[in-house]
Amino acid sequence: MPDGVGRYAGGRFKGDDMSDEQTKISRRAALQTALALGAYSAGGSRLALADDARAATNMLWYQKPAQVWTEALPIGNGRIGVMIFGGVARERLQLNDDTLYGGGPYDPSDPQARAALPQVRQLIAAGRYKEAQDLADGKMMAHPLRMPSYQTVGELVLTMGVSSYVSNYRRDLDLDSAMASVRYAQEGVTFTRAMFASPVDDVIVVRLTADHPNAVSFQAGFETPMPAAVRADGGALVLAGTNTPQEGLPAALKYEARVRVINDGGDVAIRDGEISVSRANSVLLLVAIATSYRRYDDVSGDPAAISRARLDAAAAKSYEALRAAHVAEHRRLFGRVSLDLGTTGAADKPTDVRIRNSATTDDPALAALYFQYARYLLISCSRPGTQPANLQGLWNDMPSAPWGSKYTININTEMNYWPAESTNLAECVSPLMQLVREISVTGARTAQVNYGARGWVAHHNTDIWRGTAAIDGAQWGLWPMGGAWLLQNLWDHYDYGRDRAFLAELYPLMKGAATFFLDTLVHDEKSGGWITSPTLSPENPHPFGATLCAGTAMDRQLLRDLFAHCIEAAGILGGDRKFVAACAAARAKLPADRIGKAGQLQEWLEDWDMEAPEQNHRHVSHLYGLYPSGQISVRGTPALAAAAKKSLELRGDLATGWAIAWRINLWARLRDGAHAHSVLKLLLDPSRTYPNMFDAHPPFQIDGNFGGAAGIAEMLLQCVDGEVVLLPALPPAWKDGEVRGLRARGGFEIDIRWRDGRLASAQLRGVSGGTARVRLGESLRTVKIAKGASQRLTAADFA
Ligand code: FUC
Repeated sequence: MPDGVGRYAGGRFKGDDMSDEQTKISRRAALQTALALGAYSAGGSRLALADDARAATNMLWYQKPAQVWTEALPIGNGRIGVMIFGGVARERLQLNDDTLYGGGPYDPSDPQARAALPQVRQLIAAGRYKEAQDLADGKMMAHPLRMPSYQTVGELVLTMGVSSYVSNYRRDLDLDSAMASVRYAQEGVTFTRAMFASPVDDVIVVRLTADHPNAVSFQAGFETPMPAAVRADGGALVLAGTNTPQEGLPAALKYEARVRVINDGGDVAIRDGEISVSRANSVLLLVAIATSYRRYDDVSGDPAAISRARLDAAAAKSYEALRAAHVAEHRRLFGRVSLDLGTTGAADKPTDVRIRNSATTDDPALAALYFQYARYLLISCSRPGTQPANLQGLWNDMPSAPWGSKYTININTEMNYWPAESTNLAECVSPLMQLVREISVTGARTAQVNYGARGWVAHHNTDIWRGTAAIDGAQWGLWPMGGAWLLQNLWDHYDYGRDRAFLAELYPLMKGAATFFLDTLVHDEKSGGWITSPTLSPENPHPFGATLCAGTAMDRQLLRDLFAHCIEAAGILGGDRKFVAACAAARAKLPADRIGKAGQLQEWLEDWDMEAPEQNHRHVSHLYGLYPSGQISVRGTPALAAAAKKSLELRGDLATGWAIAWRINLWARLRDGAHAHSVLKLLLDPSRTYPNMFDAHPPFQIDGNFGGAAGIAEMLLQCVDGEVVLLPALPPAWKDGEVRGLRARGGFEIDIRWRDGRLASAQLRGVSGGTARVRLGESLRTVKIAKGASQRLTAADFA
């Protein structure tokens, strides 16, 4: 095998596991590809050494095309996305638009719910939980009972039609430039494909080149499981269709995917629903996608006009200009943080091999890659003006996806945004803020109609139509805390950035949510406190044949935060004394966290934990207080922290993707780096990480990727008890390393370097300026940093 890399014929590959020499050759080939494609030098200048190192670190790469979707590589501009298979004879580019969901606008609320509410509460107070749940199932649920699914657009398929031997095959995804490439040699010609989804020009760009003239020939066509047809429109090929009816909701959306070919040399013709390119020197494909979705209650957009305008605008620019704008905008966000956890020989292998070996090899750079991949994914699926990251981010190849690939807000959507603030991607939270603005409107109707309450409420799911009533069944859905939890993410957005204007926008949303609870909390005879009812502890059945009950630990913790944040915000913004007093009174009436007979933190108001039927349940809702909230901490509340630890031990480490990711963060908050690291190893194991590094919650759920990255950040830096804690849970496995650009609450950016498991130096920058209480181990320093200034600390400063 002359070039020693992947060799391929008729769909079969040889040379899967490479020798070290082969690996070097493959890396060199990749660098040549990158240079040829201009991936690393926006201005076309030569590659700098630092770029070389960065490119090698932040790279996913493979020696054969993807056979299945979880091997394909994702690109996205926040709004539209592609899964790239990298096939030689047949390239599949699976397309998504983040607004293409089934059904159409609907109102899920039902006055029957309000009528049944007193009786459901009475049954719960009487301990007749199953009867309460059955009654709620019949009377208190949304219409329709389930939410429609996120849907695929279809695929753009390129057929090359050459089946001879392939050598030197490589496909990769460069996280640093957000460009994917495919490169291979066939019959003496080296072919390259470069692909990106531009957030600047809102198009997908695919460039096909060869190192011989007139060598690029292929057919491009669309395939889709959706109701759609292909037609030619001027110089473009168009896939025009609709979404599908779902859950009894008629199909309300139109969509279009439109591709145009710009060729250098050769011929291009459109016939029989395909674009045929023959003997070109190189080809640029531009793809625009749009739907008629404008807002949750407005589907009057014109996808044909939108996609046509986008293609016209992009086609007026050169490939170099499109690429340079794309790379610069991506790097503006991605380049803020670097992470080096050390590198071993394991890092020289292709990404799928590294994942396969992860349980048995020392590959700290794989954890760093996982961390940066999550940052890449968040930038690629959640940008200002787009929809928030859903259960699969932006990427889904089905008309009916697992759990609808929508927004599950009893953990999953919140987890998607856990790394946003700490890993310096605050802008990516903007779509979540927009979603909360919208569900505060739809949720006000649910509050009014279903509960007779003021304010707004959301339950355990929402969707593109901003449904807020309880769905699926009372056992999962009748949990009125989804909005309150999302607001905790948004409070963090304020707390990290300290932008008063943002707080002024957030405040009415928090006030609306708090008002709902002021109206609906009920008196608990036993404790004399105020509690939620009906509710549940996400999705964990208690010992009495149901989940439905009252006053769960997580609800009390969420409300403690919500009321506290309302009070703090009102203090900063001024005014609202009556409301503040009401929040303070309600907060004081919330029953405190309780420690149960096994020494555990009680998940429920009563000490039911040890009798609950699912002892190893994936959700650890009552540990919200430990993470992401900081109500429970090892220094601030040691007894509760010890109880939380007991609960975590009882639950066990083994769970599916996102649940593992939560446990990493929790162990980090318990300051146990070794344990956090062992759980991270479970996440990186092939049973939870697919070859394309997507998190397996079989099939795929992106929350584990994001929660895992948040956990890695949490091992290196924490903001709890009003302190910035350096290296709080550094595992022995990461002896030497460096992280740059993490953010801390209060408006700071921090670089940390460590050697031999000890702090070498920390550099704090005051983004908004202020005083930071910085902790290393038992020692605390107070540092005043002016806006724009920085301060360097070493271990000696903490002696
Ligand atoms: C919650 C979890 C499930 C899954 C779903 C999307 O219901 O309990 O595991 O992640 O969301």
